[in-house]
Amino acid sequence: MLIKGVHIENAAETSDIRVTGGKFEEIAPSLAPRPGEEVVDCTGKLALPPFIESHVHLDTCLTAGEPVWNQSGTLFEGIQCWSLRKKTLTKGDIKDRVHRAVRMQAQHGVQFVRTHVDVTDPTLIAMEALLELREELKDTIDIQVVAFPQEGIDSFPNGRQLVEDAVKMGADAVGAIPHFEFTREYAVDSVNFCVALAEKYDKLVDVHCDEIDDEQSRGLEVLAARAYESGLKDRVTASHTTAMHSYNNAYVTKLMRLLTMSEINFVSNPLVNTHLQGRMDTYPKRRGITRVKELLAAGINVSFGHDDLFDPWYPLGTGNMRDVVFMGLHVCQMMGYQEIMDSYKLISTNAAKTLHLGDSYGIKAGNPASFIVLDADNFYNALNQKSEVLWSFKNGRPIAKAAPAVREVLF
Ligand code: 17E
Ligand code: FE2
Repeated sequence: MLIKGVHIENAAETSDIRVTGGKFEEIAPSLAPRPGEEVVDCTGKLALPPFIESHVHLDTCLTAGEPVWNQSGTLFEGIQCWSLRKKTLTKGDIKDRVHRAVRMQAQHGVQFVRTHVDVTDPTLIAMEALLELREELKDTIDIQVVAFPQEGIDSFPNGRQLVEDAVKMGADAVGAIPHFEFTREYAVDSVNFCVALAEKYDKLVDVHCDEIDDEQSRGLEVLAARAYESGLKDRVTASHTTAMHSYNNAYVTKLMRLLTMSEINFVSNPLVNTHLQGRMDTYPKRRGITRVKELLAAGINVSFGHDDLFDPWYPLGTGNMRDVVFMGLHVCQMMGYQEIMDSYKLISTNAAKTLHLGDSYGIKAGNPASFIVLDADNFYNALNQKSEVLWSFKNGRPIAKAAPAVREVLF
């Protein structure tokens, strides 16, 4: 197959991409079709490596309002609503919702997903369902599963055992939620437990870390210190870290040294945390987004996640990562020309690092031919014009397509 005329990752000039046997065979300015070769004309369109959803909760997706709506818009009411819905989970219910959600994501060019799965449930039914789905969907969507203790590790009955059981079942990563634990001691112990478990079973770590507007929430320093001391380093991810928005600058200056030494990754979820945070403020209201711009400037890896699709924590969501970037650039004030141009990396290259996808991710000869084509010539214009993903190819096979939107002005 020959893809004609794409701007690869914002390049000014266009290239053709030849795909054979599911791999990128060659990429060059002007390739002549071979006899009988299928040609896909994408002249002037943007080709990017596939979008990556580096932080979402697929087990909770598409359940908003079941059985009650989150009225306050807080994280904590969301956890209460979910705890009611959790009681009615069946494997069929989970699988049906996840199938719908990954199709929504696929339509918008997502091919890799890291999902957190609540394991504070004695049945571990959601973990079982997601591990089966990881296998069932592997030809179209790569799913990574985090054992996520939504209601705490040391503050939930049998919490430690449930997380370990989920890891033994086959989770890819271990989670924790230090800001939700009853005490600071539990918070520290839970992070220690999480990192030790990852070491024991050779897993990645992704912690819901300091997702609260409390400037005293200091799970991050514990996580970074353990990542550094254990040598797990970039196998560790700190998600949310919204308290960092409220830390004093003297403390952040000191913390940055450790964060750099630790080599950990960050995932920020600007859509959802703009909605959930600052809810106890009057005016001025904090945005509650971690310090993305400063982390990136310090050379620390940051990606953006959607976090939720229509669930107790977020009443909207289509799975479109472009919306996440759009919100994130505004709220983090990253609206310089080059920042906008490069922002696709927050949902692709940077996220690939966090997920440890390795060198096989990316548009280059020899790699699996996984890429997307957007209806714009560069990402700046794609973001501004809300351009569709026209094609999503996974290992050389189309898994989603769309026609360019047609709009006519009648005057
Ligand atoms: N659970 C949690 O602790 N935090 C979130 N943002 C979501 C679920 C969506
Ligand atoms: Fe989350």
